[in-house]
Amino acid sequence: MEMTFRWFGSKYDSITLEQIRQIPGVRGVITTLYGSKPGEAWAQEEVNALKAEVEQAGLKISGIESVNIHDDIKTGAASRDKYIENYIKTLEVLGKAGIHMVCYNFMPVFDWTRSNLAKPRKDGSTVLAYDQSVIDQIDPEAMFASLDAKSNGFVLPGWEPERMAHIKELFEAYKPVTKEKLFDNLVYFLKAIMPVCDKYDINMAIHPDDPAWPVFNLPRIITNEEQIVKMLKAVDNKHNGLTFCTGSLGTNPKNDLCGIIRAAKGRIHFAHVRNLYHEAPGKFEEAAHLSADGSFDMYAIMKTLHDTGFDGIIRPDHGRTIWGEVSMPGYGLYDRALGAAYLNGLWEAIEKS
Ligand SMILES: [Mn+2]
Repeated sequence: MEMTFRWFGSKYDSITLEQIRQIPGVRGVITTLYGSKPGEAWAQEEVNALKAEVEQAGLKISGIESVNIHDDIKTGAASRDKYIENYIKTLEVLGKAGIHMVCYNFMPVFDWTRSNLAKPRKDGSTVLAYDQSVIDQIDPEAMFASLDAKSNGFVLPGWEPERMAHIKELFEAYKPVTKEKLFDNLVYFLKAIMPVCDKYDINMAIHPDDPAWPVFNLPRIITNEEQIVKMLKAVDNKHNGLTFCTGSLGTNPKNDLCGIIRAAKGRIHFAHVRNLYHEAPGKFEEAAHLSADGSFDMYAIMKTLHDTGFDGIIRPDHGRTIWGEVSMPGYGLYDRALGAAYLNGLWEAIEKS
């Protein structure tokens, strides 16, 4: 298991590589060319420069989160082959830079969705939270405006203003896309990129949908064990794998997180391990990583990863906002560093017992 920390790049993140270097047990960062737009081919020089910057700080790039997928690939538009071609070029560039893990998602229009970016908790911290009854009252355009206004001035991952400016057109484009078509379009994409993944040994790790059900009537396909197994089997290549994200799959209490780990054994290339607190169906908030603070048994999750032979990349996920920190919501230094230390502690105890 390789403990890592997500970092958005020196232009976009409130956290420095020097700070990350001081978190015990963290030697790798998960990063991206944050300014790039979905559909663009990444330039070798830019990736090499990012790599050099990370390595100068005594760290390494453990993987990319994310190389985003152009909406035309997801909708299956005529122009998708052009964008897949660019995606393949980007993977080639990453492979040549010695980067072997790429996280991505296949969610229509919106990446993750929350109804509140700063919900106060009893301990005085604030967290990201979701309430389906609130989401049901919001029209999708207002959704972006309300999230953007509370982002502390940071661009939120997956909510790039350039894309959100075309939100009406995006919803139109997805109108004929059923759950089945979206799945077929994912398989088409995966089959096209497997040869370059084989050539450079790049593990693709699809991120589950967050939350794990359709939002705003848009289809969602990576939501539970059945769908994940279907996706892994549809393109049965080791390089077609999963980002096992407890915070996304766990939004639905019916998902058996340890069961999903066992079902995806050998194909989990990346793990996002954190805790949620479930208040009621469709209503949850993020919690500290500690089991006692939320609804998940974090020991059981780490133990199942360990016992199924997981040897991939792991990172703490969204943290609470604590100790007066101002950062991108969910991506402060303090609570995620506590999360990394806790996960490392669980892992050491599991290994030694
Ligand atoms: Mn995640």
